[in-house]
Amino acid sequence: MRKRVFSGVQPSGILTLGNYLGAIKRFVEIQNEYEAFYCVVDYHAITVPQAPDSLRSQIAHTAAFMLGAGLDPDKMTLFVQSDVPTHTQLGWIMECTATFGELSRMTQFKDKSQGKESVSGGLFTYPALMAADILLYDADAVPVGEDQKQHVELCRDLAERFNSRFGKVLKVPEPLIGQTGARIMSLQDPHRKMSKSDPNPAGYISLADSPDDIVKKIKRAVTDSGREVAYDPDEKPALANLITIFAHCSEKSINDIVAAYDGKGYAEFKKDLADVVVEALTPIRMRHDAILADGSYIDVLRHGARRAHDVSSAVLRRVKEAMGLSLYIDPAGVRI
Ligand code: AQP
Repeated sequence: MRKRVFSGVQPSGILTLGNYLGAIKRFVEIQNEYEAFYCVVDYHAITVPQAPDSLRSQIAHTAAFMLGAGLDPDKMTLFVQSDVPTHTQLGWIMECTATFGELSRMTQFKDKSQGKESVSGGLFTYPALMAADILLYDADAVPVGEDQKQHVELCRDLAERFNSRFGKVLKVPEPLIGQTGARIMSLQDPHRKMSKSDPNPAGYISLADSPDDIVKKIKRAVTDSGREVAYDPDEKPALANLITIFAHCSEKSINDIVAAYDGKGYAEFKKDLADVVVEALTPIRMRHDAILADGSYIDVLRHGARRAHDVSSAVLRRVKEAMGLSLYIDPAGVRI
């Protein structure tokens, strides 16, 4: 039997090159090897305020970009989180399993809440919901960017804690992180990760950006002092990030790229980098446009939600039974 993977993507904006290189490219690569469940996690997106029209459109764009990147509905299951009620049900149970101390240690919460006057309770507890998302599918592994590793580790701790209290009910998953450079950084600040909700669009390349936008953003990307194209993440973090992007988009090694630009300046490197990024993203954008226009993603999401509901309600049933929660109505009985 094939091993199972689960992973989610927040529709909190339009997907970026970071989301693609850190996660979605990998989702596509592994869909043949694993039985894959991929989820547009809209409940995670509302941990920060979202305007209803933007959220609705971002959900559609996220699904269309994931399909446009090469996810195949005949090979994997793609669905939207809020269409499958088991997620919030197990989410609450995981909130009651997690401790305040461990949720307080999540670095993403610290980053996202920093400097904000008011922060939702959901932003604090969302790693517990993420744990539920994963555990509902008995996932063996979770393909994520390096930035999400801490949340997958929390998920493992919660599953182990639950199992030690109630018996071996939950499968403990492993993170599945790509090799080097799975974390893509902002084009304007190499110490912050590239994020789709960055208020400064110059910091990220969106999958919807036109070739012209991409060229402009790469031209404006910050570089470090000096002229030499050298890979040194400590001394030249901005350049190291650009070289990493080049390597992931072109399938060339970092050493080969550095050797190819020996004696050449940043301008030539950036021009070629823009070309490889445009070449990697244009087919995805064009397929996304076609999928959005013909509405084919809607059936994919409906079918995906039914399958996700069937699989996840069996796990929720096991959990409720082990804990002594009510089962007067079977979770699978509520057919969507
Ligand atoms: N910069 C990144 N480099 C590598 N991987 C990344 N991922 C996100 N940013 C980078 C990976 O993309 C997947 C989906 O992420 P998400 O949308 O669920 O949440 P996120 O990590 O919070 O992504 P963003 O773009 O930074 O969203 P906002 O701005 O809303 O917070 C994950 O596997 C993640 O690791």
